[in-house]
Amino acid sequence: MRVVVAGAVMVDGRLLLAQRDRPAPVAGLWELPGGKVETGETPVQALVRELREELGVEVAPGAPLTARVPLTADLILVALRAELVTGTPRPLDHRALCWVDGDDLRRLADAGEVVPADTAWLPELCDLLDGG
Ligand code: 9L3
Ligand code: MG
Repeated sequence: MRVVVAGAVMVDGRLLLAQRDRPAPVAGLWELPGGKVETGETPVQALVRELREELGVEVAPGAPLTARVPLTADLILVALRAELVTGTPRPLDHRALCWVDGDDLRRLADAGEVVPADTAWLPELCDLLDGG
């Protein structure tokens, strides 16, 4: 079983979303940035590497989100909260970045603009953004 790890970066009550550039079925949709855990890496190490590669920032991973999402028979998607330590996120591997509050996130999801797998985290992300 391989793991994909994504990061929930929140600053001042807003969550960072990244707009995928590929593959075609999800290009243009918004996700929590991240990627596959490589052999010999922990999910925490992988998230630090992925957000460095994708956003040009250093993060400190924290608590996991509750939902774990099966992507395929041998791939599972998890998310960790991540504190921004240094740098300003830039879309080095995505089309664009945006910062959303709970209402923005619900609107994007209702419009079908969130990567389907990531919608599993909507309830807990909206709780956190709404002040939970
Ligand atoms: N994926 C889904 N939601 C996410 C992330 C970071 C990744 N928030 C899926 C898309 C790909 C796989 O996981 O099928 C690997 O991700 P990437 O390396 O293409 O970012
Ligand atoms: Mg990625």
